[in-house]
Amino acid sequence: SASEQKLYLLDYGAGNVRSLLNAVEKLGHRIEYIKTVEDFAQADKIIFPGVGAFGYAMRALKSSGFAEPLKAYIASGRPLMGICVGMQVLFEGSDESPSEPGLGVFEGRVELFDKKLKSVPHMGWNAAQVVHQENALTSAVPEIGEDSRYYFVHSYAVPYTGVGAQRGYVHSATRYVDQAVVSSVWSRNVFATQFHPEKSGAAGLALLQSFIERNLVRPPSSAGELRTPEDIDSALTVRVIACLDVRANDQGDLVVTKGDQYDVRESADMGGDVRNLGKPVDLAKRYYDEGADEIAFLNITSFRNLPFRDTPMLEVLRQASRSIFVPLTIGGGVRDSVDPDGEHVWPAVQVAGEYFRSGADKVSIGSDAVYAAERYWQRKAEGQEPLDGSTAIEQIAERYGRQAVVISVDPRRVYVNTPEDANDHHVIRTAFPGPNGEQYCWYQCTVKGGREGRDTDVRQLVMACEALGAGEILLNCMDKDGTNSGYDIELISDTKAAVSIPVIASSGAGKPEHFAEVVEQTAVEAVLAAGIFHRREVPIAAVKSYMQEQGIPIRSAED
Ligand code: 1PR
Repeated sequence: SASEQKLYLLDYGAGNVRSLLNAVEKLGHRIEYIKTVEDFAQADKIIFPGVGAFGYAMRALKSSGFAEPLKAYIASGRPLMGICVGMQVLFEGSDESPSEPGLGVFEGRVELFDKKLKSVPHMGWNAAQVVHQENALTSAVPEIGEDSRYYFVHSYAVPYTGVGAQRGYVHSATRYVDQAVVSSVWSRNVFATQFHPEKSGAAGLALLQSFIERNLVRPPSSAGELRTPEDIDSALTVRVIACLDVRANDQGDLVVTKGDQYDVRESADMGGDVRNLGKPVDLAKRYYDEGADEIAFLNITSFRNLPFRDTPMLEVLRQASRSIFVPLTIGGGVRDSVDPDGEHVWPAVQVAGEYFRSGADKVSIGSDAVYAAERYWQRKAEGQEPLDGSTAIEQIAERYGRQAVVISVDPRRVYVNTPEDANDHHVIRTAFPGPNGEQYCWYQCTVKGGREGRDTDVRQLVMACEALGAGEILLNCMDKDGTNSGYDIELISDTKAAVSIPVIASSGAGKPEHFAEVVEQTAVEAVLAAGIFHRREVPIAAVKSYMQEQGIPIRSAED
């Protein structure tokens, strides 16, 4: 039975395996690491997660002497489950690393997504449609549900052609805008998914559970019609993200707080302490259970008097990732840091690495991104190469993938009477005139949590950060923050037009209509809110069902 079997994890040292370990533990099972070639002989089942580049994975497998034993294990007929790059390396090769052949278990190559009609990576929740008609009718095992949505984050994929050889191994396919790709393979003892089951909520946990507890060996049936690529429908959903601003209150306890235009303190007659809306891990768990598609923690006070290793946010992530199986983002203080002893230096890429090892999937960078953007335009103006690998954005994107780097923007409106008064900044004509009737405004970037304005506008920031390798923009707005008056649609649509990476709308949501409105008017990939969830004014499920009624594709909360 599942309890006697020896379940192993094949980790080649680049993956964020903590979330997979947490998922297996949540399911009540134990899993060992493959450490030596002999362990392959002991293993009854192996899970093989892959993160990062195809070439890195193949080289790591070979340098650890695991490539041949893995192929022998597969040939022995014992069950293997591959995840993401762990599925891709089973193919013949990948555009990502042309000189590095794959294991060649399946025919076909991994290709870069075409970027003409869509942003890359494919990042978010999408359907996986079982391609064998007869499997779609029976209770297809492994249970990939028609209504379920799974979390994808990848720039390369195996095209789904729906013919010939694919009949013997393709299990499900997924459409990302104009391309249908293989989302899972299942052939005899090998089951592998392009998406991340350990980050796909209850639906993903169910797949892991059926691999661990059932015998998923698929009979080599090649019968039944295959769905054509045209039959594969696009189902990428708009992500609804809950954001938790976290800081220490005056007693030193870590609390979830919420600013009103970035001011997080209660009024003087209420004691003037930091607003306390709950405990970070408890609140995050509640939002996961309520159907949040992602959780973002923003650490709004960097703990200067602590060595980085003792930063409370690391422990928050370790605890949260034990019971939350959707992507986690951590922001605040992601920059080159020095411990209080003045000796121990933490380069930003190491700060990020600690957060990833503690369970984060993405880091968000605020102030440091503004400085990086200013340096970018400065070097361009001087005719120097602006991409010299010296910024945190470049280094984290290089090592962990651009999907792991979010830029958090803290802009505020600066009203001007005429565009000329904005000294060359990007100006918009606003429908909401300023206090003295000004018809124009530009959006000024700030650093240090809104406390310092910079001579940089939002477009300069986001275009530089995209060029530096950022994967996503978290677009806050100081004027709207905490007002419940709705998102700053003008800011968001103007910014969306300047980049081709996903944008998250943030700041000001006060009712379900606000979420639908910003998606309809700006085509953002995700919507984020904080206060209305913390103050229990509107549950996440109510936001999702309203958006669904408006025809916006949403991952259903019960998934
Ligand atoms: O500069 O890299 O150390 O990052 C600091 C991070 O902390 C940034 O992401 C910055 O936005 C955030 N931050 C700093 N100070 C504050 C503050 O409030 N005093 N939070 C702060 C800003 C933005 C979102 C908020 C949305 C939605 N808050 O966290 O949740 O605006 O709010 P709403 O739905 O309640 O309207 P670094």
